[in-house]
Amino acid sequence: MTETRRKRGAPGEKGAFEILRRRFAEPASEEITPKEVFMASKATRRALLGGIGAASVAALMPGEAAAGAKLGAVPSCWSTDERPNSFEDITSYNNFYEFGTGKGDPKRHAARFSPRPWSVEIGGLVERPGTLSLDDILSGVRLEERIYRLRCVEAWSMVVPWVGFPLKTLLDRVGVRSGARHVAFETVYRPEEMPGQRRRILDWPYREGLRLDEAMHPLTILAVGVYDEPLPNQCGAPIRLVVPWKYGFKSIKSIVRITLTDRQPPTTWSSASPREYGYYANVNPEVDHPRWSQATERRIGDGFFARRRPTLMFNGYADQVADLYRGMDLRKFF
Ligand SMILES: Nc1nc2c(c(=O)[nH]1)N[C@H]1C(S)=C(S)[C@@H](COP(=O)(O)O)O[C@H]1N2
Ligand SMILES: [Mo]
Repeated sequence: MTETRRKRGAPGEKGAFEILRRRFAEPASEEITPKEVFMASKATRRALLGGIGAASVAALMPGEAAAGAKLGAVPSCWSTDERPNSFEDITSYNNFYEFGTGKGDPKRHAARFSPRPWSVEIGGLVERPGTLSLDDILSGVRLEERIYRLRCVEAWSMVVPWVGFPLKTLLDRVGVRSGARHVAFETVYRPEEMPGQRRRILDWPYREGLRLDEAMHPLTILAVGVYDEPLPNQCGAPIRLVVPWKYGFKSIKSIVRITLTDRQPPTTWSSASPREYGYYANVNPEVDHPRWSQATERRIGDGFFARRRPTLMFNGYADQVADLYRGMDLRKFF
């Protein structure tokens, strides 16, 4: 689409599901015991039976296997036609405090994080609570490319070509019970692998939440990839939320728990500093942060001397989401 997009592999050449499974479902090669090799997936077993040596079996393992593999996500009518940021920008300028507070810390420290195997516990007010592996979550799911603007509360922005599927798909599958009003999310807690969690920067684990109608909105997705590749660790591997009309901190990374509740759940940033970070956190150029204006933003990649861009109501998604907040005072529910 634009020169910043990376070349796609032939879609379906290797199923997206298979690629993600290899990257996130199997244990890392160094964790493999003989029993696990015996119990290994079809692909690995095929490699073993095919007489491939240990070194190449390791090369088939997640991470290595996934590098450069294309998911073949299908385009979506919800995508912006704005030019996406480069893969380099998207994977080297991050907020992921579990790995440190500097923008380069996540890339630097996330290499030691192992997002496999992975499962998500879904509970609370649902018909079928339980623990779903990433395989379970992705089975039967159609992966879409969603090119969205991302606006951080710190007044910088990017455009990211996510790969994901509507959160609604998953919630419908587990069955939302009638009393549910909100959805709470939790990030993995693994201080051994996440150096930021060894310091009390935030009240770990990172928590977020959405009102149920926000969670069911077609723009709200669970992302498993970026630029048609499985999510790099620093972007929230293996599965993270993306809510494009809200400040970036709502889009919680590396999710291990989803709980349907009858009341607004406590969230990390709104608990840490309620005056600065609300539960709603809708992008709004008219409601300033107590310490800075939210009227404009710096687009990453624009260059240091470029003009700041005006921030748009609901990050430019007002036509799609303004109805959710009809009659609400957006200064009070910020
Ligand atoms: N678990 C967790 N999720 C998180 C964060 C974090 O520190 N920890 N940072 C948030 C913030 S402030 C932003 S702007 C986005 C950044 O996403 P990106 O690094 O993929 O651009 O992730 C959000 N999700
Ligand atoms: Mo952010």
